Amino acid sequence: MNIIPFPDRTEWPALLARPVQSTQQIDAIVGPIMNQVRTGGDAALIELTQRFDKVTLTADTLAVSPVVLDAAEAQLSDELKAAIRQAYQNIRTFHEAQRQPVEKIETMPGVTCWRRSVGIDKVGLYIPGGTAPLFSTVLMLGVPAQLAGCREVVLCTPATHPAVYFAAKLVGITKVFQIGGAQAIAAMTYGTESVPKVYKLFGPGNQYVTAAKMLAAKEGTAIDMPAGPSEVAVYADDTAVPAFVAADLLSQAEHGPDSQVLLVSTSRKLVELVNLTLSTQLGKLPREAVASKALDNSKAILLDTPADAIDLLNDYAAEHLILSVADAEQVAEQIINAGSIFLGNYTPESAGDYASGTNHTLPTNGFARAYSGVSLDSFVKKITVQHITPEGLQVLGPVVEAMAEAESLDAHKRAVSLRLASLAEMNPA
Ligand code: HSO
Ligand code: ZN
Repeated sequence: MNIIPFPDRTEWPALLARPVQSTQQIDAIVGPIMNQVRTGGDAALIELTQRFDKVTLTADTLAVSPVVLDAAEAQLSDELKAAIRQAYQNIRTFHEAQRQPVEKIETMPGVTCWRRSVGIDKVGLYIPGGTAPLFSTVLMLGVPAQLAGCREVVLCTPATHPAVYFAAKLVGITKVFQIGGAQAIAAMTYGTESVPKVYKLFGPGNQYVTAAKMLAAKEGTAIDMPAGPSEVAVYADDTAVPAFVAADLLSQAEHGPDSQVLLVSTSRKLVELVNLTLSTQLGKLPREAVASKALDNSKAILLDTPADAIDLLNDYAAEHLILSVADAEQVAEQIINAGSIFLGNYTPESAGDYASGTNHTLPTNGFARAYSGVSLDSFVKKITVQHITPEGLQVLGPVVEAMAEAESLDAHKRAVSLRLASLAEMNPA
């Protein structure tokens, strides 16, 4: 890891900048794919899957058959199934607690307002293929969709790992399609003969998938958030265990060559020890090549004071922030920009990635300044409801009339005045 000793604040923006990806070239590829699926439906999906994934599908095999979904369970070890079931339970427990009771609020006597949460009727989940079958992401998206009561949950994935199918079954997904890439996003955006059109798209993916989601969003399909390469920042002091810190950095680095890894510390000794153990651990990883590429772009930043460290971390707005420092909980209180925070020496990011209960679909690329990670809220919309009694309108009506008049919107005013006049007629003073 490159060690950056005590940079001046003016250097921070350049140090913390994420790699900019030019989207123009990618949009030029993804736009026509989206169009082809929109106009060609299933036939286009079959053709594109053949072209990009070298997989031959037919109209009958676009959807993964219930027999295949059911057979997945028998192909997994009891140990893995038990682990997936435990993770499912923890994620469910944490997300279930996010439910908010309906609260009727009387803002003035006789004026009552409330909010109802309603599950988004149709949602689409995308799980990438590639070298790691992200069945954990099926749980992270499927559990809140299930709890929110989304009626139709569609899963598109080129991954055929039985754990992906097993997780899909656990969260009650019955519509799984063996398609990937921008064409899968297009299918869920426009709908095809086989794939239902959805109202909101979720899930990670490569640059093509992200570009397709952005195009879908432009056309009115909601998306969870714009996704960039995964990232972790670790803030460590001399109470941190260098081997633990190195392992955390590597667990993020192994996701992809473009993963972002940042170590922040006020202790040169700690940074040097982490660097030492990093090389030893790196050499033992099956994904060494990937992780080592990610580490090439990573930095260990030395700062003078803990206050500087907190400022820098807030500027960076990491997707994952591990606080391996003595007073972790207190430091966490001062963090205003992060997707998810992990406290102390025994809370690895992996715990949140898989099984502690929090969601691992989190804002990357600095989006944590304004976005939250996926939660139960992501799968519902809130409908406000109000009811005003005649007595209520008598107190609120004049307020509305005065404002409508000042905005020169007479019909608005009349909607109130007519009712007030009718009430006055019914109950003459
Ligand atoms: N760290 C990833 C999630 C993940 N890790 C899935 C392992 N499997 C992005 O938050
Ligand atoms: Zn991870």
